[in-house]
Amino acid sequence: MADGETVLVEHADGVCRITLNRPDKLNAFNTEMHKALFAALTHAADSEPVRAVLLTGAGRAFCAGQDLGDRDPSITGATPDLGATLDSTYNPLVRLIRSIEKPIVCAVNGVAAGAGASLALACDIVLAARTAKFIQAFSRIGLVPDSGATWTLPHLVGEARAKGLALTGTPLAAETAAEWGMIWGVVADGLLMGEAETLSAELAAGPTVGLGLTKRALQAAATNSLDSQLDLERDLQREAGRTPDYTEGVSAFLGKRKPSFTGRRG
Ligand code: LHQ
Repeated sequence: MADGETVLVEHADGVCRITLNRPDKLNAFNTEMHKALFAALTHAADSEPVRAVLLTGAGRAFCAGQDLGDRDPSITGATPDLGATLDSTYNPLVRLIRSIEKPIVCAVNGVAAGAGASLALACDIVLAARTAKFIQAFSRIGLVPDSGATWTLPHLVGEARAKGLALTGTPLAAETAAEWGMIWGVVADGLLMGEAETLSAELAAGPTVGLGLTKRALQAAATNSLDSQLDLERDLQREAGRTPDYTEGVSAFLGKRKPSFTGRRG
């Protein structure tokens, strides 16, 4: 990795670790960081040896959302089209994260505000440092929660809590976020990266085709009827049942040994 990069990418144990790297701006998004993150995730999606992704932030924050210095209407004097910004950057990013059929772990190492909180919630498993906070900062600057937050929040915590968070902008402590089911877990600050790396490596060594199909099924449940979901499960189970990892999983279970999964489709 070179100095000055807005996103750092490292590979180990089948895990692509992506670190947002603008620590002096609390890893707020500028155009360059958007491009670099999108490219890193696209590479992780397409690369066969990558079987899980770990996303985190450098320094004391996870991500403070949009770099407001880049979007200050009082400087340009022009009426901004923030919808165009969402169309060209944040929305493709969230769609990409949801479409990657590999587990994406997010280690929220510090504050996650605005679109930074939305980014974390778009990931599959969120672990947060005990001192981290989630802030729906949008209402503080006259904006609407974006990057999927108006969808993920009510799905995760229910409408009452989503409205409370979004309308007041009250910071939510990581521990409360976990109690509310908004994230998977909380870890002591100094242990966060170790736990997140272990979890990501375990997932990467798992039956990753099946895990990817599981992600697809669970995401589809938000809009499917039970009937459609049963059909989807049938189709995905058919696909999972044809993978070498299913054969390996069953024979390891029956042979009372640890399975050795490859993540191959056939
Ligand atoms: C920042 C930022 C930041 C620039 C900290 N930008 N510098 C989508 C479409 C298009 C446009 C609009 O937005 C969106 C989606 C969004 O994400 S909207 C929400 C944007 N984010 C925010 O409103 C959060 C702004 N930041 C904060 O409220 C605070 O910084 C938090 C609560 C995150 C952290 O507070 P502190 O721990 O007290 O840190 P700090 O405020 O002192 O920040 C440290 C530095 O980082 C500081 O720079 P400086 O040069 O004074 O050290 C901040 O200016 C800079 N920074 N967030 N978003």
